[in-house]
Amino acid sequence: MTEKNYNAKDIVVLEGLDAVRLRPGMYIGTTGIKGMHHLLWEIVDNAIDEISNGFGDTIKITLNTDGSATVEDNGRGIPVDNHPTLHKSGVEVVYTTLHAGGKFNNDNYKFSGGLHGVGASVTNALSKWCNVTVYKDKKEYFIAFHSFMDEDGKMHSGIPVEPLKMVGKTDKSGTKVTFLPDSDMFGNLKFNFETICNRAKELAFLNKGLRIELNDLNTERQEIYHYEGGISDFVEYLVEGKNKLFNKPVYFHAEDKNFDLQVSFIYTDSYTENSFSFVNNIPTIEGGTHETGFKSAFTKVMNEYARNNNILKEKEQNLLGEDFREGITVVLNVKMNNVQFEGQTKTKLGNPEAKTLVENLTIKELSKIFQDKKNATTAEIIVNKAKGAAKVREAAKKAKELTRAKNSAENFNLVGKLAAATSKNRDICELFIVEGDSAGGSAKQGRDRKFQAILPLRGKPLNAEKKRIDQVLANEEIRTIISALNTGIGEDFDLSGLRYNKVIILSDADQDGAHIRAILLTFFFRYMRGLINDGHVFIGLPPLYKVYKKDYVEYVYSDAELPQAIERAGRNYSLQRYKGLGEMNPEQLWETTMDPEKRNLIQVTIEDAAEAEKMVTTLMGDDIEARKAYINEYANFDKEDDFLKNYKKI
Ligand code: 28F
Repeated sequence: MTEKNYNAKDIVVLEGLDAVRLRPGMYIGTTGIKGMHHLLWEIVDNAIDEISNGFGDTIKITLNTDGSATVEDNGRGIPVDNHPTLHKSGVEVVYTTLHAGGKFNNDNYKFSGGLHGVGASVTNALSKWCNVTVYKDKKEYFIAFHSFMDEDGKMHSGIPVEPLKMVGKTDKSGTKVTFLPDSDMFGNLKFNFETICNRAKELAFLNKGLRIELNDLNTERQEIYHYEGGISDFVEYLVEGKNKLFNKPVYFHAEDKNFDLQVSFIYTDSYTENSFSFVNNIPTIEGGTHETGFKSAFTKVMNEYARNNNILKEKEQNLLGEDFREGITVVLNVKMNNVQFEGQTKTKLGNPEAKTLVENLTIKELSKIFQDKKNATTAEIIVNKAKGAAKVREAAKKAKELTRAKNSAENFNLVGKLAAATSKNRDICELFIVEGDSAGGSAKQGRDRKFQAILPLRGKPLNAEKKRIDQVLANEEIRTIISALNTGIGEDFDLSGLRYNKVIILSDADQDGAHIRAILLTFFFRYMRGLINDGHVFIGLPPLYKVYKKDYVEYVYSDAELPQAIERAGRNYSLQRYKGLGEMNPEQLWETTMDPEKRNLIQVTIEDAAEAEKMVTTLMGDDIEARKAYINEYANFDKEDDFLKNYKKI
């Protein structure tokens, strides 16, 4: 890394701070907990930028008892010299000017992260106060900012209390920032230590050698993340508890001008593909050009290997990309400039040059790896796994063709089971997937048929985690769901065909119901992930009890709420416990679980795809010991609560 001397004049000034409080959504997405955490990540991003450019190695994050958070790094310290035209210190410019930072001026940092790239000034603007200490050239500097309302009721955000001043001597070097999110913006929200740990762990995996120390002074909890193996350690973490097909992940690192690529992958005996890609430390959940480039290169190199080593005979056809990706767990880590994000959730990389670069670099590096005789066994394991996948694919295709004629009759059957909605407007239509025929019957009678469709499920749909795609497709319950939703699955998934805005899983509040729900969620997660990503999947919560008396009725949805409900009902109350949805008559089911005005729904979201992936594997996989350990870790939760805990409640 060549050191380039920074001057305060290098900061490009674009616009003032005022806009942030008026339209917080434009800068941090929401003023909910996610937006509040965003304030923290803006600061952490700056620290990571400094460290990944070669200065310093440690970030400390502390949640303080007054609700503020502190972030400290041991880099060079933000510049303290005065900006030539703005006549204030570099620190003040960074913290009071929107878009200040290297992101619009690529001379200082090779790459720069940042979710929205708006910088620390947004954190300052949305904080009650923000204190910055810089340790640099043996001196300690300090500046405080605050937000307040003047006598005329006008807001002033992120105003320096006084200019940056030297406050003492030090041997340290780096930057320390403490800020208190303004309760006028965020209400009484508190930082969530677990959420912060999850993202910090991901950042530590993605930035080899980076050390992140987290402390929660409210609970005395501490976590330290530091991975010398970087994304290879990430891959090992992701396949924990699965059966690996070879011992160490394959890893390579390649660079081009202003482009940096790291890839690590391993295979397990599972039948699914697990790809995780990142651009400038941001998860690209919807994939994009970098993933496309990698997949194409991977297929090419492996087919070539199979040919050259006579594992694929002359008369045999090339294997497909999907064959090679069966059972793979891969992490793709790209650093580049001028990223363009696209897609439904702006998590898809759009830059066309990323495809070519990743493709060329991967072909070069992977060929090198597999030309090395040391890696011959690994290559053979991969090719043989792919051959197995291809065989099944061919067999499934034949089976499909054979049953095609039969299918039209079967489709007729499906229509019989599905009670459709009369409206064809997908924006208002809802599909209830209901456990059991008797509950299904009540739901059909109780629903508002204008916009609510009912699909009763008989028996348990099969566990998608343990089956190959052809078996999943052969399952009648699953086929019913696929044809009702009309989106296709897997590679063919297309949201535009979707017939329902909400897909609501309605199962009993017992272990069996929890299992059915877990199976359905696993299926959606594996084969229709876009449905979850786009916010269409919900879990309906039926009541557990009815507390009633003459003309008083109250439905209770959790054990914890029962005592208060009984108190509200007063003496001589009656109590009914619902063992299953089937015990409710149509009116009750409508009133408690289906009426949009009164029902409780949980929206299923994937906040963290890697964690969700691990959870699904553990809960649905073969490793009974791992499952027990996972459940025991949350000793106060039964399996059902444990599962729900990982999803965001709305
Ligand atoms: C706790 C949060 O914000 N750390 C930071 C630096 C170091 C420099 C810098 C930051 C360069 C291009 C603006 C120092 N010396 N931690 C942090 N450490 N910013 S933020 O420069 C300012 C940016 O535009 C730095 C020489 N060059 C850069």
